[in-house]
Amino acid sequence: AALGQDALAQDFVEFSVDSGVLRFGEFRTKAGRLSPYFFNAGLFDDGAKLGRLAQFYARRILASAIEFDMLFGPAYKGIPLAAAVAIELARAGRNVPYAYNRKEAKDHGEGGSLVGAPVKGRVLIVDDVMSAGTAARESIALIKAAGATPHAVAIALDRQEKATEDGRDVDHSAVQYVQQQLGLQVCAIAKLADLLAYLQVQGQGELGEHYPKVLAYRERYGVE
Ligand code: OMP
Repeated sequence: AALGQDALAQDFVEFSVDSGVLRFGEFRTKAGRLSPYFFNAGLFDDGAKLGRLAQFYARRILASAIEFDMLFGPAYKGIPLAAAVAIELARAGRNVPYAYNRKEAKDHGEGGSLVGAPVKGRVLIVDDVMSAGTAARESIALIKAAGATPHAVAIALDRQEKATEDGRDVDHSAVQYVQQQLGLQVCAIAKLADLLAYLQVQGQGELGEHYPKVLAYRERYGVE
């Protein structure tokens, strides 16, 4: 890792690129932006990759000052994530309950249906990527409806880009909104800034050529 860089984040970016999870090209995001990179956590698709991913989450969570009583994995992608992270935390000596939701039940009325441990206390939501924050808001509502406290969110990648409200870009990112307006703590294994640092040190290599494109994307949609 380059000097001054977060080593865990740099290792994680490298692992994501090597796994084909982090790709470069032209991608349309959920918010309709044309992005020069895309992070598809669904491609951590074998036991070794999922286990390693969970280790990154567990290290980041334990190194943060975040306090929590249980994990919650929002359907669908959050379900294997929360399960794998729960295993990894237990291995590290921190055994906590975990739960997740069924998506289907949500159409039929309030609350949705929760599976796993009773949802109570301070809940740490485990999710993949936060862009506009839509998914986070849904989880927060579910946890509140269960009578528990949405306390924190752990994600793999913080894209650090402007959230949208009613189709318009706003000045803050979804992560900033969740932290400042909703009062939850957020920890991310890596951020856009880490990805840029990673690409920058690749120099003239195949990966390095994506650096100016990702930089231009940040100029246009990034925060801070
Ligand atoms: P929000 O729910 O709006 O925060 O967007 C998060 C979702 O965006 C993820 O759950 C994915 O469906 C999608 N996404 C990625 O998975 N990776 C990316 O790099 C970018 C996006 C995205 O569409 O913004």
